[in-house]
Amino acid sequence: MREGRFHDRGGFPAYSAANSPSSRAAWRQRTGDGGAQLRIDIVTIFPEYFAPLRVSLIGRAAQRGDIEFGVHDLRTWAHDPHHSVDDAPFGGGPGMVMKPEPWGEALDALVPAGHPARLVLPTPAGVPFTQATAARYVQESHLVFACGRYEGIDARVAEEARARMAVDEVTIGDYVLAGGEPAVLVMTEAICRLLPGVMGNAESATDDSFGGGSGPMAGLIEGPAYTRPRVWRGRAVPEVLLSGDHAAIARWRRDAALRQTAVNRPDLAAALVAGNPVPGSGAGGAELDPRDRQVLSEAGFPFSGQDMAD
Ligand code: JAH
Repeated sequence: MREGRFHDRGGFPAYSAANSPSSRAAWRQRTGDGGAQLRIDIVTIFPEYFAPLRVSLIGRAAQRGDIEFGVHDLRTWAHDPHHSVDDAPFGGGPGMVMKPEPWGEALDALVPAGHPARLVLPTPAGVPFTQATAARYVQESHLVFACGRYEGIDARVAEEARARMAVDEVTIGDYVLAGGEPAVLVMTEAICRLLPGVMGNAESATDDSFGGGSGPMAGLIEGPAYTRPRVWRGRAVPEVLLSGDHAAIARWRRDAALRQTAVNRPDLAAALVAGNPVPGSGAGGAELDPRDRQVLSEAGFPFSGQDMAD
């Protein structure tokens, strides 16, 4: 069964000593090669799930060697005849829990003693993964993602790993998945698109919603975008976008972003109005000018009389 269905590693080279983080570091020292900017190891019982990492901008970055991916079948480190990775929960209750031993061996193999790495465990019980988290993770040299299934991983795995590396339990949103795999795909994309050279257009990585945390659009979500034709099914593109007046276009876009934020993300709009750090942006609140305050107040986010007078 395992031989038929689980030997595949999603088309990625299997883990081996030859591409282990330690031998790579030694090779870099010898050759003076900078190597990849970021190494990402993913441990899962469904390696095939990560085939999308071969596609698109991230796939091309991996082919160039700007990112190094290792996708590993957890059952590699399950040594009983059935390569078991789960067992019944102590204390009773429904479902199964992932056994600690295969996880411990996987982490021993992937993170040699003394090597800096961050272990990331997706779980609905984690701290929110945001744009600010992605911006921090892209600065790391080695990320290891552990994909849980069933009712999760025996809690001692994270506890023991903390003695040797940074460990984060993170959530990508308030919903329950069948396992951590889709969350790891999501986080990997959010992180890797921030690597220099991975996105086609350097600006589009920083100027979009939640852009960079400190730019002029910090704490705002983007308004609408348009392309040709100028009129489509009787609907014209807003005239200002065709005007060539760059200041007027920037102001219109900011108004649209403020309105979009007020309607779709009242949590973000409230933080802007209160002058609080923007949730998840990793930066202080955007400075609001009088026009910003007028637009937000018309969209139902009132300011004090003094703020409006400023
Ligand atoms: C479900 C292990 N934040 C979304 C998220 C992340 C992980 C999981 N569910 C939701 C999950 C089952 C087992 C992880």
